[in-house]
Amino acid sequence: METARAVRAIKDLVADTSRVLILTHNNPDPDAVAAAFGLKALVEAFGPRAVIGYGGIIGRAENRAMVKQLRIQMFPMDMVDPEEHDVVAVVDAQPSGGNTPFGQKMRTDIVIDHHPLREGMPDVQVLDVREEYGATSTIITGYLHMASVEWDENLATALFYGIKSDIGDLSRDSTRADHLAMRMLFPTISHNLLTRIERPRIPAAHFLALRDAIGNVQIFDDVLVCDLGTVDSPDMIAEMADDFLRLKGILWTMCLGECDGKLNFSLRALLHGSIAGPVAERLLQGVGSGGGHDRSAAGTMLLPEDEEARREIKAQLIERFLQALDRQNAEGRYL
Ligand SMILES: [Mn+2]
Repeated sequence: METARAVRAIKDLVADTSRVLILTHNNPDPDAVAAAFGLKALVEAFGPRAVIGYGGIIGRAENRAMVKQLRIQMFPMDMVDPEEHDVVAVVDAQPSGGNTPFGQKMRTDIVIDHHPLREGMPDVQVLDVREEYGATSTIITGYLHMASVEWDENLATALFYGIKSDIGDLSRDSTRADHLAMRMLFPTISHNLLTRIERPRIPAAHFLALRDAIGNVQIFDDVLVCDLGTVDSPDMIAEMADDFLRLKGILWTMCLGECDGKLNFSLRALLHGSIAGPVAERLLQGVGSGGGHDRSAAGTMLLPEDEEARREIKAQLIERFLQALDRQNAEGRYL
């Protein structure tokens, strides 16, 4: 959907309502948080009050710093009742993606996203999915600009960081639209706040987890795999997948971990035009949900209670991952 039309459709939809709920994908990343924060500003400029809800947790130290430093109010899903809201929006995700709090069990009115369009998209009033964009925050920045809604320092910094982190060199491709949005936001951002978000203080648990992870790293040619065992937060898995991709000679990383009875994994690829998203989707076809972009993807599935069965599932997943990359014959070695 084109920006002017989307803004008009959102305005028509919310102008005579009083409460709008904005949801992100579970365990929201900076782009999801910023997109929700920006859409809230847009919606509130049209009249109603907007509330941001999220499933899972705000896990990474950077993400927690972002929410705190920029004073972004977000509520865990058990504190939010969709029934009490007139309009429900989903940003940086799709209701049929299997990674939003209520999925398709809930009526959705607005979907704004930059992930590949999923099958089974329900009928929504406003559907703006721009696969080619580096960030959902870019789309939202365009809306705010179009509607002449001014951004303050906190909102500008949030959107700027949302875009920057999604198009960062460990993530995915960017377009001119992303660069243009960042240039528009740049004069208003706070560099001091941005630094506090990007280099947050880190708890000792992170370094302890890193120490344990290093011992479990296995390298197959240019592919690094690391089973982190049980982790406190699924975001730890993404962080390690990012970190290990910096290792010389490595083109792909896969980090896995167990959390709350689920197996989560993150894939990262160094080169443009890789196929991380499709690989993640294929690995979990029929047993869980996976997907993402060309250089960054993730997946999650339920695990059985039985320890032996869990080990077997993880071993199979790693084997199939190596097969997908044609590295199944590579000799594994430790770091
Ligand atoms: Mn995103």
